[in-house]
Amino acid sequence: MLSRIAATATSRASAARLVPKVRRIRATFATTRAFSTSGLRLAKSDDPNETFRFELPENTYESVKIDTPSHVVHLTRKEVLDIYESMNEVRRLEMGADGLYKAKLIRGFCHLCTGQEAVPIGVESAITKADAVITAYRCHGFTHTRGATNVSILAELMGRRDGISRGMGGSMHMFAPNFFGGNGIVGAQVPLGAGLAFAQKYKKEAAVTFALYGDGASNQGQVFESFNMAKLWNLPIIFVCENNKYGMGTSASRSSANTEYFKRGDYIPGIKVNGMDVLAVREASRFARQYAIDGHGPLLLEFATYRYGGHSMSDPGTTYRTREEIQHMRSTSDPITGLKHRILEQNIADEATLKKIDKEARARVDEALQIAKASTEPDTEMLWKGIYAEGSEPEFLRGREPEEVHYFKE
Ligand SMILES: Cc1ncc(C[n+]2csc(CCOP(=O)(O)OP(=O)(O)O)c2C)c(N)n1
Ligand SMILES: [Mg+2]
Repeated sequence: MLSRIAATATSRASAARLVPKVRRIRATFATTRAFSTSGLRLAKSDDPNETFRFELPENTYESVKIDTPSHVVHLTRKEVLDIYESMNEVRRLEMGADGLYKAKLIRGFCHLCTGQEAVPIGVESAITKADAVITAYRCHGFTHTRGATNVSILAELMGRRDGISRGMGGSMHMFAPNFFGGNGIVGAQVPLGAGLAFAQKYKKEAAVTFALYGDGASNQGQVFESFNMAKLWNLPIIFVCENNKYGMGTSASRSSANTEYFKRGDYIPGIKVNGMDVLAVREASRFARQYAIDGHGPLLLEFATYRYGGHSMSDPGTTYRTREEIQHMRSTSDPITGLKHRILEQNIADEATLKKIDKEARARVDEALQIAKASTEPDTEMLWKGIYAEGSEPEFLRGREPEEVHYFKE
């Protein structure tokens, strides 16, 4: 009974997601999707609103100048399964991107977040769509959680017109409502995040900004300048150091004199969180958001996480760390397996249901791959668009070569 109702509800939900979004280039918002389609997955006897209590291990957090978030988390069945579904979908999405790159359909940069799924999904589950998020180039997961369709992400990676940036941004330059990228310049997103938080405060919005940066960006001057201004002006910003232990091929201990990133805000309180545990990421993000909303100013979160692949697709990722280390992290700390154990332990869903969720996520991504591949490249004319606001263009723009000149008005 349960599985029959589940199958009908989810196949309807996935069918809705799979409708080809072959819209004209101008229809940017056709690239974003509706949220949480899986609410009908369960039969009445498996009430989606039934609440479960999760206890997080003692060593989940470490903090400085502030108490730790709660070690007890309450979530409904629907919330837990939505989180499980999202993590599986993002992993499948990245596996799809991996395949496209190997098939030479993605050229240039491609940074996957495989292994780090608990960060985008945990943060997203704790914030609202009015809150802002900005991150670096490892951004496919956040682009998905902020509402972009799989087609728009995969098409963007291949430089196709149905991409979220109309095929002109690629892996590092993806945006969605209240998602400000996708930034290729290491660390540059941190002051931009402070600017977003300044705007939120100035406009008296009940919203906060999550600005994420890596361990490799953490020693930059602009990061500390942003800390200073955010504290000085009491901005509603959460600085998030996504510490995956490496910046390209350099381990954190070789680049940072102090690898306790959560302590490096000085006058800004900090919390280190097990970033491989999606429930911990969620609870810490919820706590941090409330702290900023309550007017206490900035907070620093460090999510201790791990990327399974290399820095980018062109890095095998095994010259500066051992295969054993990667295998150990996969087998002991995987965020999806960790949540799966919790779900089974509390009988929130059975093994077959979880398998089905993953299978359907895979089917959605496979379908999206076909649609994205069928999308064409943008017209070369598009290269001149989106540079100036309509009506404010200069007479002409120079291209790559002297004879390549674009006149805005014929
Ligand atoms: C200003 C600047 N310097 C150098 C680079 C080259 N670069 C790209 S990624 C990277 C390492 C960043 O590592 P981290 O911040 O830890 O992020 P992760 O890749 O681990 O997610 C570097 C040095 C760059 N893109 N921008
Ligand atoms: Mg790093």
